[in-house]
Amino acid sequence: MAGSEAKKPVAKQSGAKKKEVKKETGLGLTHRKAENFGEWYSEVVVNAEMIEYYDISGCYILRPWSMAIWEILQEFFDPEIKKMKIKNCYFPLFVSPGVLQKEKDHVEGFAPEVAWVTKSGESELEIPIAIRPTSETVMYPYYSKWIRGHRDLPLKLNQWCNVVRWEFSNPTPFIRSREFLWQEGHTAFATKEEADAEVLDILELYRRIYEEYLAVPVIKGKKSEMEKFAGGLYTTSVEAFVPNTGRGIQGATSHCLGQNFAKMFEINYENEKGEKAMVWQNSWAYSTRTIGVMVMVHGDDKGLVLPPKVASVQVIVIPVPYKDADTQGIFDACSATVNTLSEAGIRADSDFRDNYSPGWKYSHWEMKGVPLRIEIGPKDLANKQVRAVRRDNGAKIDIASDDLVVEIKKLLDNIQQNLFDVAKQKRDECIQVVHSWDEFVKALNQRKMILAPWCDEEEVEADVKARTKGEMGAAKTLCSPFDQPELPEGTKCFASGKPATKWTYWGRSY
Ligand code: 87F
Repeated sequence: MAGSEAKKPVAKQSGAKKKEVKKETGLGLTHRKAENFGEWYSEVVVNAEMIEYYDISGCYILRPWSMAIWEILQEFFDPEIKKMKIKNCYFPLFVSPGVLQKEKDHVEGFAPEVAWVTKSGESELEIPIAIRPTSETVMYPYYSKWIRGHRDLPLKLNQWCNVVRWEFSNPTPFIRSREFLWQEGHTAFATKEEADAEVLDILELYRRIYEEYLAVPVIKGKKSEMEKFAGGLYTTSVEAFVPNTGRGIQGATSHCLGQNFAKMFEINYENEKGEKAMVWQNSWAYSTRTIGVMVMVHGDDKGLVLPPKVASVQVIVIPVPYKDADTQGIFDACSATVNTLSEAGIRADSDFRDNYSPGWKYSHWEMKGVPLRIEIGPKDLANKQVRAVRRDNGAKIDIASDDLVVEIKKLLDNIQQNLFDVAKQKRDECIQVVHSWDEFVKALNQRKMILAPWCDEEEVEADVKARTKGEMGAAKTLCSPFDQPELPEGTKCFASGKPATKWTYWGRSY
């Protein structure tokens, strides 16, 4: 059987040998997810060849292995928004200080994060130029120019770009970096109803990115007044949870901006009655953070675990030659397998490198998170079968060559579903319903995501933050889920004792 032969590597070089030893002692990674999560995460993203650290703190190189995931998410999202009649565009990277100031009120809090260009060559610029941290101030002056009459509405634009935010707290690849990739959508409507509807349509696409592609369960909901985008009317989000750290993480946001920016940037139009009216606006974004959340949720002590739908290689085929067996026959069977799978639309590749043993290759592709490995050895060749090994649970399945495509498709679908189911079960085990402050503190210390009845008052949220301040960071609201459990009459707020008006998720967060 291919599996047992794998333990007798055929070809070794000194470099490969070293890693082989590592594998046999079960030490592909030096840190364990359950023991040192931060170090584990850094090691996974580097060893899986997703990220290379760069010589500027908080900046990371996205290598092809992670860029491919970004592209797959883009290939889903871009056509979906085009169906909604949203068009792509591209605005400049630079922001003039004048317009940035215009948005003073909410830029104020963000000001320390804005990066500036002050020199060209050796000479100081007469006027320094900001680098976009987001593009409201870049785009809206032109919305004001382009929107004149009701026939110019709705205006629905999106851009795929990079943004720069000079973060000072603990940078983490994908999760918090000083430059990141995102899409930012900015839309303007004649009515609030249209804007409200779009906020939710976009949020649903974000849910699908997480749940259908990245196999990460998320909660859809509304941000509190304290946590919403200050420039907007209300903010909706999808919230994920990382069980190992007990932290919530905002996965993506879809804002209704109301008419605040329309006032500031004078985005007016003449309505059907010939009166001057102001537009209603939305903005929404998801970023490369999505990839980090996926790594944190699914990765294990062998490395990355990729959901099949976002894996650039879904099946890796590895020849397992043995002594004087028909080596050429095995290699030919591997090539034929890759061809058959590729023709069926499955992303398959082979690893024919002769300077690494099969065992080394197993560890390598496990580290990179490839959902399925196919091993082909002499016995498989003789039996006209292949051996498939699942990355998610290690199960080994022999498949008759005749059934290859059907069975591999089934397995990939099953892995995708299983990753989601396991992640959801782990997430759900971390959700704790509380009714009192004591229960809240206890659950927080147990790294739970807390669902509590709340009075929805800003001072109470500020008070909860203050009372939970500490080394681990304060607790805050994550969102009030759209899917609200029943709130019986007379239910009290867990923190203030006042009448509760809604259920809200609380926790520490990224
Ligand atoms: C950092 C510096 C300057 C976030 C910033 O969420 C300004 C900002 O406005 C800033 N960090 N924000 C909020 C961004 C809001 C909004 N923009 C469009 C989104 C979705 C896409």
